[in-house]
Amino acid sequence: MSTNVSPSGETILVIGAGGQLGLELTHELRRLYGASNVVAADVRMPQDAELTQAGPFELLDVLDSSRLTDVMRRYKPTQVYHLAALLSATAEQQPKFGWRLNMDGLFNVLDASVDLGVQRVYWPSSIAVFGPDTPRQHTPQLTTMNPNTVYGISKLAGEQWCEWYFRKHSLDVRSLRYPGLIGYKSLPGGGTTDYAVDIYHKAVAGEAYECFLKQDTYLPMMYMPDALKATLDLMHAPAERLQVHNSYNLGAMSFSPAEITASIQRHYPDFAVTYQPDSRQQIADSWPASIDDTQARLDWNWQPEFTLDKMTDDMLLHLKEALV
Ligand code: AKB
Repeated sequence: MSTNVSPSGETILVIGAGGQLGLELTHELRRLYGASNVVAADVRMPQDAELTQAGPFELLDVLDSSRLTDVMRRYKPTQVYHLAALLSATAEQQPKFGWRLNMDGLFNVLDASVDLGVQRVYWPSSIAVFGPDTPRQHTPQLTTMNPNTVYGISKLAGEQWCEWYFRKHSLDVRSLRYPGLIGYKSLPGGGTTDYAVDIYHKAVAGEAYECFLKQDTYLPMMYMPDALKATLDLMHAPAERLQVHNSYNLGAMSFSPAEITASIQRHYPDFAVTYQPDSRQQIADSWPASIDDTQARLDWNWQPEFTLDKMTDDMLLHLKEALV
């Protein structure tokens, strides 16, 4: 993984460290900055014992602002990664709680970071900020948004607030609009793009897969090593290079359930997939099919590495290894 930073003197707090992205990002940050300098925090005890044993771990509900302040006063982080959120499908089921967690959690982190002099904050946005009125192909950085999911509305509002804190409080907040993230180390929870992780697990288990999206539903996706690289490259980029202060479009690949199935069938010719679209189909239909990330490429040299087949080869290899 390429990253050009001299990490000495940093203390990092990762909120939501037990989640799909948090787990892998925390391990990578600990590798780069030293385990004792990266504090993992999550609302529940993570399954991954290494996360709680290799470095400091705190049980933390980001909605509890006094506990958050207490943890931040104790560790004095120079950087905070705030990843705790309810994803698209779950937030549609629990709209009020989704809004509260996604917005109040962000405010708590931004306010504590201003008060305690944090140097840099990372907060993930999503392709969910776009809606049915957005151009679907090569969706530009700046275009019609109008998201129609609770998650998308909260991410779009959050982006605007991040920019407001940057302008009013000079807080260096950085953000990426992630596509669906795919990795073998942990499972996502409650997203619309989750099928693209579940499908690999079924293939390796020798089972058929029932997909909750239609076979021709194209969505932007990214393999976890690319997502980690993008996140760290953005966080390590010189501030003066960054022109976007709400959130950067970020692309890698775009594929449909039929295409990922064909990619897996190169290894498992008998792998069978049926299609039973549910309420997540409507969410997927409101999102872009592919992303124009020119600004990220210009400002901090973003360049993805993984294509669909390359990702499939790597995912299957690692999932098979985990079985033996
Ligand atoms: C979801 O499906 O909700 C997330 C996302 C695209 O932000 N993976």
